[in-house]
Amino acid sequence: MDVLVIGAGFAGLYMLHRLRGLGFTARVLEAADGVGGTWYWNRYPGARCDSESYYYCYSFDPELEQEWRWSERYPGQEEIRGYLEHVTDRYDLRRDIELGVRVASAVREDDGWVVTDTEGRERRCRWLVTAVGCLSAANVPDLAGLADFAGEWHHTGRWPHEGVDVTGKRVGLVGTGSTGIQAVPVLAESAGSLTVFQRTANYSIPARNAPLSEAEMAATKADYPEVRRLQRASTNGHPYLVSDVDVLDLPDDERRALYEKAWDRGGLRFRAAVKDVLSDPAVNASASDFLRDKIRETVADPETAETLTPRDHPFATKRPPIDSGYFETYNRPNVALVDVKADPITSVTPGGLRLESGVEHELDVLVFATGFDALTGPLLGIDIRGRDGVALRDAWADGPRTHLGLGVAGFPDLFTITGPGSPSVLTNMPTAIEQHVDWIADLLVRLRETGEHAEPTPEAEEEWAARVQEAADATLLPQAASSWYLGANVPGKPRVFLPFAGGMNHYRQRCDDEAASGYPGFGLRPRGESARSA
Ligand code: N01
Repeated sequence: MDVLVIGAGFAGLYMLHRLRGLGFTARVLEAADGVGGTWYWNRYPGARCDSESYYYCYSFDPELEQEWRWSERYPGQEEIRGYLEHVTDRYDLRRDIELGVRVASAVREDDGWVVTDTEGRERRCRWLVTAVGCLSAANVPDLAGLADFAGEWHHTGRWPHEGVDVTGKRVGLVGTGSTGIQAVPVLAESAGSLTVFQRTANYSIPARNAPLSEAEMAATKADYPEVRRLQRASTNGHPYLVSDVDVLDLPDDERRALYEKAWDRGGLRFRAAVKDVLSDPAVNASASDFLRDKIRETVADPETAETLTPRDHPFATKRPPIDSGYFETYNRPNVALVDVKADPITSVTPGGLRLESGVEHELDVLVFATGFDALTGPLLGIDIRGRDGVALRDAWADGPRTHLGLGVAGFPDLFTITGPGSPSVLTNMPTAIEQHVDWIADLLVRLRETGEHAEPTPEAEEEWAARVQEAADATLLPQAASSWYLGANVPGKPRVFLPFAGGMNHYRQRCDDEAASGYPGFGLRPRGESARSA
């Protein structure tokens, strides 16, 4: 094989398609029994995308854009999985995808990579591309007694395909990030009781999901060139630009009206209505207060409303969820909220969850909406060994180091789609993925022509790490101490700001410059020559 690609989600599928078109021999190895990546695994109740359907999709083929029909403003998990199945068949990708193959290790040998799966089967390739996703390594809290829980427990990112019948049952859900906030209203409808265990209160904005009419779809399809232009011009890959209105200059009533309008429109676009919301503390405080007011207006019980009100981080410094009736759900008689910051969970008992105070909550079903070991987890889950046998786990012991999130010093001819240090999770993912895949494809064409190796230089990595930190420091993002952007949700994980916060548009330019100037940060050198002698 010229290229092995690990993962068959949005990234792996498009990488395979591009490689095929360029005449490379390539195969995709996928641990799951189906394609879809994140959308294969995350089947929890309420799973739905937070980006709008018309742009949470590929842009590489105008025919695909025109023929696919999205049914709702925000696509549900099953619809996105169906879309990716369609793409797989439409471009005849299936014959080069091996399903049910979990990669255990990838070792640099001679001029290529030896990739070994968990069954011990080896495959060899010249170039290795990881398309393992940013949020695919489930983070299940290490709680004493979990193995002895008498009921059933599930992590949302590993939800059983046959579903979980919670009808009439006592359900406990841990975690109030984007996932928990999507799942709570749906679980509450059929559970006998639902107890939500909240560690950090979260802001959330109504999604305002709705079916898409034929007319809306037709208008979008007619406008796709402009949609794509806007996506490329924006900082986060969404097809809208940030407002140029200084909200603090507005009289109170006009500012309130601006927030109300953005609230009524709903979705992640709320952020774009508030210029400098992520860089100006006063602007952010004003928007955060508006969102706190909304919680008080929605939740009937003042004590529950206060517990649900975020006070320890500015709005959007943690990835903001969007919801369909989340805060309203706490007005149901079968739903209760428990503050586990005030009274932490200490263990799982056979009958439920025990808190530090000694209080025990009796449960039949326990749901962990506790997120992921983000960005580095999926890569470090594979034993990747570069030149001289150096393990990626050791190279990243103090946090990940990459050049542009695309490659790692000491690991020649390895390319990481949406790796740490790239904008990835701060953007609309398909936009970031397509940019990475296209960029990697161009570089591979060059490497095939010249016979060179590509391996980031330590200097380039150092410079990029400084840029990533500087970009984060120019925002309020590092102020959220418990953010998974910083690795704070996983005990023992180094606290390093993981994605590049300097904007997708600027990042794209930086990558284009790197290519146009001959890939100086990738230390291109003739085949067979080691990096140290280069
Ligand atoms: O995970 P999270 P997620 N005891 O890490 C809590 C994307 N996404 O799966 O904040 C008690 O955000 C944790 O508390 P804290 C999106 O990018 C996209 O919800 O660490 N609680 C937090 O409340 C999103 O940001 C979509 O203090 C514990 C929650 O669990 C990312 O995935 C939908 C705990 C985890 O929140 C991750 O979201 C869903 C413990 N031991 C997700 N450990 C769409 O676009 C963790 N928590 C569709």
